[in-house]
Amino acid sequence: MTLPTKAVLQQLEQIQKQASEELEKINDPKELQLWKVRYLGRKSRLTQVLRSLATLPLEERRKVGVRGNEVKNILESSLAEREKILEEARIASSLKYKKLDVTLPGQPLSVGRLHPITQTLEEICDIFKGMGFQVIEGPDVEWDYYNFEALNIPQEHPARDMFATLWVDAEVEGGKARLLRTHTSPVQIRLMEKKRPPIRVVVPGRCYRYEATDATHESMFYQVEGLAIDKNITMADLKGTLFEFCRCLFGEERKIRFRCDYFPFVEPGAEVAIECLACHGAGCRVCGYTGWVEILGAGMVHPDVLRRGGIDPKAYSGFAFGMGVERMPMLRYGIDDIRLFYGNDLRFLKQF
Ligand code: 2U9
Repeated sequence: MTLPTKAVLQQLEQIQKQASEELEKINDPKELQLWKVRYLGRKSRLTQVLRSLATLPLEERRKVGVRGNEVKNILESSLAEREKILEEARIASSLKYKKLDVTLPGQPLSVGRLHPITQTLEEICDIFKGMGFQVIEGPDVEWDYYNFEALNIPQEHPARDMFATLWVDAEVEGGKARLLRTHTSPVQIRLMEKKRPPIRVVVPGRCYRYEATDATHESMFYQVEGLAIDKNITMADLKGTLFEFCRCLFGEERKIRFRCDYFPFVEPGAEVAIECLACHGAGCRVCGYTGWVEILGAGMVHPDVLRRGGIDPKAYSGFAFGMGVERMPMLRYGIDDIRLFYGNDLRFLKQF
């Protein structure tokens, strides 16, 4: 072995020893990085030795090459080991400061809930289901015929003023214009066309009116309407059904008032009011100082409406009713602005 080769091998031994000793003492990842540059980097002594192999005779080149690569492998695996030790130490010390208490309660999960109007719709429908009614639904966009004409409200009838309408089509003759339904009644007309009595249905759904919004009006709101048609249905059935409904929703003790009213699609028509929930009948701002709040309209289905639905008014009679849904939670919980339901403010919605 020539002298220079011996010297190079000695140099490799020295590099390995020195690098290993230094590595043992390193406890900081930045220092570790510097060590890597120093002993394994492009300008390190080891890299220079390996590059200079070409100048040695073949036999010696092999010896130095084998040893040089051995040293390189040893340094690389020592580095990986040291990196692992430092990482484990880092995790251990972070746990030491943030001691993990496995007995602590977990982060609360925020659970979704049904919208207060959906809850009210379900509650109202459940009460009627308990009395043998079926729940049905229909389209929001309707023909003039189903929304008005079939319900005794022909064009130019003054009752159309009661239903400020959002039209989909510009004026079209003969009940052919489309509109956003102003009540859910068209669904019952469609049902009468298809199904023979006995009929007992409730119809929940969105309705639309062309109105300026304020604390008690929205251009979109929900209604639940009902219809019962059979042989010998009387006003007593209507009154009994609606009184039972009011007792279920507002309590057994709540006083209920039943008075005459007018709607083109029923004859006779009636209006149901309950004793004011805010003042218990004494009179306050909520009830306009009358002690009563109106919650329902109703009546016996007009014979012309039955006939248009394909049902013989001589053989059958029926009652119908309708209510605005938002009004129910407003009265119950003392909510004074209908717009709160559709403002999507979670501070409001989370209360229900
Ligand atoms: C058919 C026949 C009759 C449904 C009825 C009312 C009375 C009524 C209003 C209450 C408050 C609507 O939301 S509101 O403005 N409704 O007073 N609705 S009788 O009568 C019908 C429906 C369908 C075939």
